[in-house]
Amino acid sequence: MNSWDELLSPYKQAVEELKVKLKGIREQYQKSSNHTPIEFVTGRVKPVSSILNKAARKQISFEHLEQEIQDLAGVRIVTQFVEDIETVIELIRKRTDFEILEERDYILEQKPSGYRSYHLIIFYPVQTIHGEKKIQVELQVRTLSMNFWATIEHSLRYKYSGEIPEDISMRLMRASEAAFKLDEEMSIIRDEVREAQRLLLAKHHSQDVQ
Ligand code: 0O2
Ligand code: 0O2
Repeated sequence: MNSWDELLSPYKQAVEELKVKLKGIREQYQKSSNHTPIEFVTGRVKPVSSILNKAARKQISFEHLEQEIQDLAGVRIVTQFVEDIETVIELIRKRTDFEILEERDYILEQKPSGYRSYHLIIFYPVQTIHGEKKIQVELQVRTLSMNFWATIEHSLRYKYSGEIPEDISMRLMRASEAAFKLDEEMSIIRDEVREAQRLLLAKHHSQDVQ
């Protein structure tokens, strides 16, 4: 095993464990036939090339990597609706198997790029052959629409080596607004469908009583 494999091994384990745990939550909701706040979960350990890029960009030495790069392990939780994000955050806050170090709300305050997502940095204990090791993991919580935007913007950024031309940036910003409006519209549609169902049920109920 080389030193990168050794360094990243607990991060890999944390990502796998958290994916199982979060998918477990989704399954519990599905079994109880309630709307699940989690649509899907993905995770990754940061590739070594990205770690080196970030370390160079932020002037971080090898000894400080684990402390300074908080997303060596990253887990993404994608929801259908904006309201589901709050439910997921509450579920995360109630857990006792890790502690939350930091929360960053890029939904209330989007990044200059237009990026929207809710980030939590957690301190997660991994059991290793040398004992327990607590590591930082970045949890990103976002809607399908925010994920759609971020995924495409990320790949464009990669194509332009991080230097997106001004006019493209502006259009991406507008696309981000459109993605947010789509989220709002979907929530309104859901509320209206729920209200219609409630009225229909109430009507059936009053007919049964008569
Ligand atoms: P299901 O039941 O299909 O949701 P893994 O270790 O294979 O479980 P991994 O390695 O993280 O998970 O795989 P990946 O490719 O990153 O994707 C994780 C899960 O997210 C997969 O489901 C994908 O189907 C799902 N996924 C990715 N993108 C989308 C998307 O845009 N919409 C939806 N609905 N799902 C998506 P699973 O875990 O195999 O299970
Ligand atoms: P990856 O693995 O390529 O996604 P910073 O130095 O500001 O970039 P910082 O301070 O470590 O990053 O944390 P931040 O900004 O809270 O979160 C970093 C991660 O959030 C990024 O990881 C992205 O996954 C996501 N992110 C942040 N801003 C944007 C954005 O403008 N567009 C997109 N698509 N994603 C964003 P990395 O390091 O880029 O790695």
